Amino acid sequence: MTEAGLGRLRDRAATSEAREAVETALHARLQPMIVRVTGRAGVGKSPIVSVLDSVQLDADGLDVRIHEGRTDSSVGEVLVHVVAGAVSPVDTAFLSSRPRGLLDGTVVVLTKADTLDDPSAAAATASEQLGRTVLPVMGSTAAGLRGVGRAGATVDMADVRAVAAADLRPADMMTVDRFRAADIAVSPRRREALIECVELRGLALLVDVVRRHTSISDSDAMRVLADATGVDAVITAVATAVSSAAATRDGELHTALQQISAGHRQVRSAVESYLASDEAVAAEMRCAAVRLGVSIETGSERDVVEQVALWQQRAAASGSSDERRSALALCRGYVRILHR
Ligand SMILES: Nc1nc2c(ncn2[C@@H]2O[C@H](COP(=O)(O)OP(=O)(O)OP(=O)(O)O)[C@@H](O)[C@H]2O)c(=O)[nH]1
Ligand SMILES: [Mg+2]
Repeated sequence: MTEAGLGRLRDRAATSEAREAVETALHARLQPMIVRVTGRAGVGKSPIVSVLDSVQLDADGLDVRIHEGRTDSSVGEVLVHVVAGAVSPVDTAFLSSRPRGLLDGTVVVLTKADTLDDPSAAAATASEQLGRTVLPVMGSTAAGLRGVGRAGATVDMADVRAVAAADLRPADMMTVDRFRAADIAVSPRRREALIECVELRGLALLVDVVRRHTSISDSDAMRVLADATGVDAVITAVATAVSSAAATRDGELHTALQQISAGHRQVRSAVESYLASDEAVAAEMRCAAVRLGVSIETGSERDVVEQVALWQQRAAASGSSDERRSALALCRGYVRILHR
């Protein structure tokens, strides 16, 4: 983590004329990372917010906060844009102002997948229309399974098993009204609670799972449904966006520090010793990996040696100075790993 080294730098700059400039640069690096969940009214943002709030997103020690917005502003380091059903011109216009690329800090999800016949096909159509990957997700079901949905509690598996044991006709699970009217020994209130928690489709999936695998545990059955919601891919995509945004902040901090150091002799050695530290070299490496869209290889010593050679070659062969700088940062990072 970067904080120890940054704290030392802050202390050393405290008595210099560069104090304010250093504070400003550090503030930008350390302030909480806001993940904004956007989308039109009623599209289903709230369960997505709850799900993201319930996971620990790693932002290199930064505090990550999930905020719900609408479609008023598309600025921000990490944006999770939510659509449901068809993509609207509002969505297209909103997303057109966001950068595009492998690690562009934008995740697009197609929620309410439980209401669609073929969520993957719908997501593929939306992806085509927006020119971005769109991840299908059963938002409210995923939130319900985690106990952070409208119901405020996770699904009651004893009731699910009672529904599964009942003599239901296939049509009884087709609409909420039919399920309410079905002749089964589960009270209306408990039926409502099940639907409120995982939606009718989620319940139907759970019932199917426990019927087909009679000895499956509650947690395994819930895991099967959780997998079907598609929520893991969304969480992974958001986590990646958050950590690359954190890496981008590191890059900006280092650029700012270099400028401060060029203008203020007094802090030059403090900045230089920070930039030479393991943590700053590692941060530069993460930032370069984000810029080049590659992942950092960790493996045997031989793998690391290979990476050093690879990035040395890439730096030498590179036509642009930005690419060369990133390749050299990766090379330095791998060398540092070897010497640790
Ligand atoms: N079937 C289904 N319904 C959902 C899902 N997510 C949300 N809903 C329903 O859609 C309606 C709107 O959901 P919200 O989550 O409040 O939507 P929102 O985008 O947060 O709305 P605002 O905050 O008012 O802009 C509610 O009736 C939800 O129960 C979902 O994944 N599946
Ligand atoms: Mg909402």
